[in-house]
Amino acid sequence: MEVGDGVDSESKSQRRVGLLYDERMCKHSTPDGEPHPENPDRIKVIWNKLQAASIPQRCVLLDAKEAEDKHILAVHSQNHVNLIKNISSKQFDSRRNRIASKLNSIYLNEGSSEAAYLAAGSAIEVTERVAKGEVDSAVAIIRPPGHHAEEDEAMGFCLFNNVAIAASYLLNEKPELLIKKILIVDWDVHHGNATQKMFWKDPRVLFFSVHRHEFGTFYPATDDGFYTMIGEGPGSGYNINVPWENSQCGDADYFAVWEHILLPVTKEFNPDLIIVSAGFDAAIGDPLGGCRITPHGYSVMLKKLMNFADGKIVLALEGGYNFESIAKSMLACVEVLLEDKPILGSSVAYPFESTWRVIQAVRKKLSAYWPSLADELPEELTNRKAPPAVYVPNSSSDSEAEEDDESQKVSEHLEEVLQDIIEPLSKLKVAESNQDHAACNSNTWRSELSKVDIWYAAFGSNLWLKRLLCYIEGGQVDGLQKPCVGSVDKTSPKEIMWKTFPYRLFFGREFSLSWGPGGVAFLDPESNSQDKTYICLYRITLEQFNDLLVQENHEGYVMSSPLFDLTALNSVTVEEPHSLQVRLEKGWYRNVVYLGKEHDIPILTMTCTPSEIEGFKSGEHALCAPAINYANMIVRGLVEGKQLSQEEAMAYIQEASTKGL
Ligand code: Q9C
Ligand code: ZN
Repeated sequence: MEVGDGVDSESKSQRRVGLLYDERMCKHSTPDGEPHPENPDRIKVIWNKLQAASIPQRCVLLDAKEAEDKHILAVHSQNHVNLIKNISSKQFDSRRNRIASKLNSIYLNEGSSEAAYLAAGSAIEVTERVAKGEVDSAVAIIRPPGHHAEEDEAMGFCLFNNVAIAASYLLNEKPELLIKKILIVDWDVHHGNATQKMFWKDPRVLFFSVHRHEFGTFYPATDDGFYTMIGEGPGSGYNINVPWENSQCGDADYFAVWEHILLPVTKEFNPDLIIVSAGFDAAIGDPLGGCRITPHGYSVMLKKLMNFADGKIVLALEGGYNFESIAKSMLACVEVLLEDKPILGSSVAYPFESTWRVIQAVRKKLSAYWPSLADELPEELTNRKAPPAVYVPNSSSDSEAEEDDESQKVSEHLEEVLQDIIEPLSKLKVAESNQDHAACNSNTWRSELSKVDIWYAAFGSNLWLKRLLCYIEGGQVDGLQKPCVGSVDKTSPKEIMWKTFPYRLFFGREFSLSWGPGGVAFLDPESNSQDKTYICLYRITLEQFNDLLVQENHEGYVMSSPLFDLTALNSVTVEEPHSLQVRLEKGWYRNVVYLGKEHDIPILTMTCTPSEIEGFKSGEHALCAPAINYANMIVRGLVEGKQLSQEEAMAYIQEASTKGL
């Protein structure tokens, strides 16, 4: 009766991931050491972070190489190549600063030439290794970045267009590797103006860029990044821009774009290889970007792309200017490339209204080229939106000096508004039935959710049926500090069954309102097959489950719409264990975890959030053995449920409360 025992650690296949870093790319720096966001420490902190996580040992380390002129010349002019080749030589000492000052957002020094050649050559190197199948995927930690560098002009901190050079190299120089179609995903917060131009008429390269645009006021501040720019001639339809109208876009906005634009198009295009222009300046905390992608967000975005091109995917660093953000984001990405396991974690909040507007505009504009974009998105979907972004005045046209902190600060009033609106969104499907959403918008949700059964999986005091029934019928059992209100629907569970799961039971917190002093039970769904937790499954309705969620977390919370609806259920059941946080701001059981199915009915439990589990592991939150009254509930549950004898049950709790996490 055990589930999940097939997931032994041996069978977790490790993918081969190429990793390239070379300190020589740090030689490009401001001539007099003036501070600059695009500085050598960027790649150093990324490398240090990966080392601290013992990542390099798990990767195939690749050597940096200088690009050959003939390969750079595929996308840059002879003039430009000459300039970058010679700019660091002695003869240019007196002219270098003057040349740089005439360019847009460029500095140059004695190390610039070498770094630029290494960045471009390294992009070629990793891409070729992936194309040859020597590694499954690869990451190039390179600088200077590339996507702004035009055919005949350095700009935007970029000297050579590394990604464009690598893509051209495979297409033009290596036909035998059979890479005929390349998808470039540019998730740097800035529009990849130069990459767009270089493949403007080329249907072999699908260039996709999602960026802050703000109607042409955000860097590079032209109309080129607008969604109307779709390519030309044979390249028509092979250029896709998703231009944000405002700052502060985060996971939900990017996931929505992935789900409703990028993934369906990628499926149709069917690329042989994917190159990500992987800037991390849309990450939360970035001083230039003002967006809010979390490391979890990046890992989901990447994982979804790995389903295409046979997993052949290359990440080439572009921008990203907050050390901590870029290091954490890159680490999250490499871990996804390395590991063949589902991603845990959750993201909250809806996309902005502006995001739905942009998504619909893009879909409409490109629907003639990509049939999968043709359907109009249902209103029930696009109705789900976050309140408008708080307007933050821009100091300059590309708003470089803005928002650092402001973008993450949310006014107290807004917090209240959000409380009512944010909700898990990791996988909204176009095809999803409209009733799912309609149910949420009115008080019909109870009757809708009452038609859906789930197994509520209890591993703490609710193992004891009488205690669980307090949450259904209302009332109080011995040891409970106060009576429960019960559920609206007071029907008893339709079925009860027991199972053991390969997850870790532990006890944390020193006090709870329900039980007084002592720890309460939590499940760590990330732990391994050596663990064994007794769980009692109660077959109840999804409506009742919502009432349980409230009582477990925030007694008295008025639930005008469900905390966990059909959309949430759809999104959480994609893989197991998968979790979704509900929109409650407090409560220790607001993380719903999907544990698989029984009789084709999903099994859901609730535990603390992944970050709280981290807190228990790090010692930030206290582990604490359960008080005797609480432990007694569990023992009674196990004994009356005929799972264990009194002694065995006590030993079981004893073990769970003494083993460290
Ligand atoms: N007021 C990349 O992220 N800002 N480049 C110029 C002038 C330039 C960003 C500010 C931002 C370039 C690769
Ligand atoms: Zn950028």
